[in-house]
Amino acid sequence: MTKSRSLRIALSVVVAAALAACSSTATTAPAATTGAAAPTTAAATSKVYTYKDMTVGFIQTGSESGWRAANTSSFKETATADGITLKFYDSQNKIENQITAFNGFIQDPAVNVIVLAAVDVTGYDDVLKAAKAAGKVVVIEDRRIDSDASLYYTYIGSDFDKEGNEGAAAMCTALKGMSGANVVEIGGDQGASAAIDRAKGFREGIANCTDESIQIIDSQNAAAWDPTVGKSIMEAFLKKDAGKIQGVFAHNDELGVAAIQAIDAAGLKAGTDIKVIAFDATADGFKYLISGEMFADIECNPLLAPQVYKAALDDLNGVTGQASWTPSEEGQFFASQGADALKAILATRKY
Ligand code: GYE
Repeated sequence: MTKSRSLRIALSVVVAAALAACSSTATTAPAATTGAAAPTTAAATSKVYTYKDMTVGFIQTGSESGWRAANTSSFKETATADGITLKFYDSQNKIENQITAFNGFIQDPAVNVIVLAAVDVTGYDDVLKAAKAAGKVVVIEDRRIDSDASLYYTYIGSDFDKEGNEGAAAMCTALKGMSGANVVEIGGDQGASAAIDRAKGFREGIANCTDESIQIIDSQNAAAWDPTVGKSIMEAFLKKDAGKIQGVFAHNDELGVAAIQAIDAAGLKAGTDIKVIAFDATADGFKYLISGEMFADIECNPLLAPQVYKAALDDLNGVTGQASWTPSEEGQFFASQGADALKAILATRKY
């Protein structure tokens, strides 16, 4: 920890206490009352931080999917390449573990940046306030949270509502011309904004199908995105809604593949009898696009570390005006592109 950084933190604690005493709505720090105002930003201290000055406490959700593995690799590999000290914490998909890790990193004097991949959309206000009072840089990656944007520097992650819209457009195409088509939904963890927003966007989108009328006749969330649970959910749907299902809306590739396995086990043909739409576009998803068993896979970019680390460095260097959210760039892939074309694309991808 550099001396000027410790000074910034010490001063921010004093300022935070002063703000708490003045008013919860105070928007500017009170003028320093003793001696010359101490510098409170890197610019004022004339120190320019580099990646080698960064010790990042990274609170990851867990290891629940191929997407998650690629996201973790992005942060570990980029930290090594940039000379960043990374302290990695696997939350095992439990928010209580994330709160514990957050408090640990707040109290760790070596950590100057905290990055959160949130298990849930709510529950972080208190630790974010404590991190701010302790002068830690905080960047949210992957999933949005409901905390006020003033409590962190920025959020870098996908527009899951848009992804849901794209999944619905793909389902409209998959069920072309059908009226009264039935879709079942296998959702991700119900507390995760990725699941909440994909569900919202998909419902908005199927309402806008031009030639089809599609309804969701059954929906269930797989806790912690567990594909074993996802397969049981699909097996139950196939029994309960036998012969009535034309489409599956699965919130990620692992749940889409689980649905395909259940469909096949029931003696039906995924891609012919039932059309499956999934999200992430990982190598596993591509495998089922290439076989034709998955109709479409909506990409979700896990390779976010370079953008996140750059944002954190900007905050350390007192850069202001950062957008509160930087949506990821991503595409979509279809079985109809053909096995050869999909294999060629897959060969160029990192995950
Ligand atoms: O779709 C899923 C992972 O937050 C975008 O979380 C991420 C989602 C992703 O468990 O595979």
